[in-house]
Amino acid sequence: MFAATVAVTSTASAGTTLGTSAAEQGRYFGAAVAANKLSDATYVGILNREFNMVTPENEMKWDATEPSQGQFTYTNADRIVSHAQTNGMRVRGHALTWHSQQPGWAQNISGSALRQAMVNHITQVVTHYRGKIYAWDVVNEAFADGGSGGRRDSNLQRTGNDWIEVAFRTARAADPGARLCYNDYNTDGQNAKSNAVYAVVQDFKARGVPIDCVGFQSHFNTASPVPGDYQANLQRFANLGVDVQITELDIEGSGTTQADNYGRVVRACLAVSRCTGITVWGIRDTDSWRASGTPLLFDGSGNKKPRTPRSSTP
Ligand code: 9MR
Repeated sequence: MFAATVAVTSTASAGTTLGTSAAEQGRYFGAAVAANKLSDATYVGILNREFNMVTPENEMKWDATEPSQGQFTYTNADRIVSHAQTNGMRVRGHALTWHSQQPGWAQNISGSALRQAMVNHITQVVTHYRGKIYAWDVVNEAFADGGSGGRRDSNLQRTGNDWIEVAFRTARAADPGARLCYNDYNTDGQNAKSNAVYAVVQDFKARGVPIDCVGFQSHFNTASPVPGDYQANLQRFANLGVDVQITELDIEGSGTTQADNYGRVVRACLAVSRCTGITVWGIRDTDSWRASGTPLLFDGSGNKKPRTPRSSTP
């Protein structure tokens, strides 16, 4: 579908895979990868053929990397990073801080003990992967849904409103070469939640708090469709001086409707010069966290879904 869209603007040179098509446009096309699927030949065949960026789907989360306080386990995450490096793919690290998928010990502490644990966690993990990560999701999903425009209540938020700033400064110190991103969902269009993220990015840029990119998860279905102002929203963030990335794309549906929606997302990214790439949240429909919604680009057998006919993507 990426190739189909690229063909609209660049008929002669459209690449034949998602990754090569994206690279022709100076961008990447990535997938979320699960370490336990790296022994599935069909899965790995598609991954190696089509993608040039990888996000570990769960393996770099706090519960996976620091199951006991101060004891770090990187086996599964390292397998993904090493697979990526061997096959010429870059890596998006996901996610250093999040209210979800925390180890039990972190859920049971609070205040300065939790703040210290967060700082140590970021320092250790980012240092372990120093030089190997294109971009880190430093903070994931820190804003509340709905119209409040406020922070999400969480144990991390209760350590003090400056926790996001501290997380970014800590990550920068541990790997000055990695791009540091804020990542969230339901921020794909302009709304109270994305306005709140926008205000923080604007504030960070004004005060010199290190932030390089904003990730838009882009989990779409009929209840949460591709917003009409998707491109405009990406552009207003880019105008703040950060890269924008589509980080967890999936679109429930099938057939032409689904293909058209993927095309809309790809065209929105291509239209924003600081939109540096797109990552889909899984490879085959059966690999998805929303498998029943068949939201990905390859069916359960690993076949490419049909691209949008050019006549329907003006
Ligand atoms: O795809 C991930 C799934 O395997 C996990 O069970 C789930 C646990 O919360 O997390 C999923 O990935 C999430 C991502 O880390 C953050 N944004 C929402 C994603 C889908 O839930």
